[in-house]
Parts: sequence; C-alpha cells; structure tokens
Amino acid sequence: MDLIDEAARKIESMEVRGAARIARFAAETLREYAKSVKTNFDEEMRRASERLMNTRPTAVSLFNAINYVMSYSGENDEEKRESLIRRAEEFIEWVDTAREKIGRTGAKRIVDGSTVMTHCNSSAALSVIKHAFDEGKDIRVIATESRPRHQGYLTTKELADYGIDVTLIVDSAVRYFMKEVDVVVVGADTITVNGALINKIGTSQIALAAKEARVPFMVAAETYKFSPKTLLGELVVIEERDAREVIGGDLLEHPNVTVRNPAFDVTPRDYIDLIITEIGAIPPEMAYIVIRDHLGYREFGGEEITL
Ligand code: RUB
Repeated sequence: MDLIDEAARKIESMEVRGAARIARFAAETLREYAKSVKTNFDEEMRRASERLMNTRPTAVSLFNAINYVMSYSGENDEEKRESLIRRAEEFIEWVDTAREKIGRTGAKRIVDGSTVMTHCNSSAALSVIKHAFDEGKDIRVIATESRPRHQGYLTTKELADYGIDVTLIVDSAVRYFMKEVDVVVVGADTITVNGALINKIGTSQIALAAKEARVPFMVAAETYKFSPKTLLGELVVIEERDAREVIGGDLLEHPNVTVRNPAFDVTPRDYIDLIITEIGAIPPEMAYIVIRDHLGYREFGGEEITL
C-alpha cells in the first residue's frame, strides 16, 4: 500500500489538486497499483480505492474516477487486472479529450476584445480561455487571487506564460472590477442533480456580482464532474481545511477566536448561464440527463442502479 499511501498524501496535501487532475491521478495510481498486486486482487483494490476516496470529500470527479476504474470484470485475477488497467486508461483518455473539446466549444462564447474573469485554477476553464486566444481573439483575463491557497497565482502564471494579458486581483475586488468583465468562466468540483455548482470558495460571490451586472456566468465542467450521489439524495460535503492555511500566530491561539476555512461553496443554478461540457453547452437544468445518460446512473424504486 506504499504507493497508495503516497498518492493519498499528495492529494491531501494538495500537491495534486484540481478536480480533473485528482481524478486522473487516482485512475493512474489504481492502474499502477493493480500491476503490483500479487494475491487477493479484489480485496487489495478495494482497500486501495477506499484510501484514495477518503482524501478529499468535495470533488465528485474522484468518486467517478474510482467508480469507473473499479467497475472491472473478469473470471480470475489476471483478467481482472487487465480489465482494470483498460478501464483506467479509458478514464485517462476521457479526461484528456474532454478538456480539449470543452476548450473548443467554450471558446465560441468568448468574443474578440473580451475581458474574461476566472477564479481559482481550473484546467477546464483555462482550456476555454486558451482556445479563444489560439483562435486569434484579443482577450484579457482578470484572475482572482483565490485565498487562502492562492491558486490564482498558478492561473496568472499559466496564462501570462501563454502570452495572455492577465490582471491579478484580490478576491474582495471582484465586484469592483465586474463592470469591466464581459464573461466569467470558472471550473467545477461538482455539479449536482439540480444544476448547482460546487467550486472554489468565493465562486458564488462572483456569480452574484455577475448576475447583478448582467455578465454571463459560464462553467467549464467535464461530465465526470456531475454527481450521481446527488441523484440519490446525498448532499455534497464541503471540505473544511486547517485554519493554519488562513492565519498563523497569536490570533489562532486566542481563546475567543475561531477561524473557519471552507474550501468550496455552492452556486445555485439560477446564477449559471451555461455549463460547457464535452457533450455540448448545456443549461444547468440538464444535469439529470447527464447523470442518467452519460454516467449511467438512475434511481429505480429507491435503489441505485448502474446502467
Ligand atoms: C480547485 C477548484 C477548481 C476545480 C476545477 O480546488 O476549485 O476550480 O477543481 O478544476 P482545489 P479543473 O485547488 O482546492 O483542488 O477544471 O482543473 O478540474
């Protein structure tokens, strides 16, 4: 289990982060682990997948990745191993091709001369922005800092290195700058069955400011970010991280001070104009169809069935 413990540690410490990267990494890790398992294949793989599943609770991409890879079949351990490896590779291919398709589709919604606001560091959202730039559109990006982990610095560097003009702002300056923005593009950790978006903390405030200013709010999300668990009535768990990510020193020790650090928030579907997926640009109301037809889940007499 060393390989699995090491991978779990990388996800927990956010060395590997972002919903798509976490999912891809989990599929790769299970594939590599499967190659090394000598006996009790089912039991070993079950323990490994449970360990990975318990690393970060919010992004459903991790659940969908593990579920996809672990739906292997076979008569004996060798057949099961081959099946699992094949499924892991299919999932990795899904991640890579979906990001590309989302980029192409989403770029059509960004017109020449636009200012685009983005939050955190989403590979899917950045794919949209980069595609628009590659098409020769003159665009400028406003990137939020995304406290406390500052993923906005990653976004700023990635886009600036790509040749795009980026303005970095603190999270609390979102409403101040909204009047300059033509479109907001963010990523997703989870899309629920009722079309709500769970993404980096602060996303819902941006959506609120965008709605007030009548600025379109787009989400770039692969279909594996849609949550079958919410179809079965489960609520999305919002990860709350260590207070020391927010502040250090005396305040943290003060008996009358509590520091809260939720990593994600919920944006209701009414604030979302469009979700750009690899199967097209869809309204949030279509989330159920995606879960049913593309993730193969349906509720049947209160029982979960995988199609
Ligand atoms: C990352 C985050 C990203 C989504 C989408 O949070 O909220 O917006 O995961 O990213 P964290 P992607 O840094 O806490 O993991 O489009 O790359 O999947």
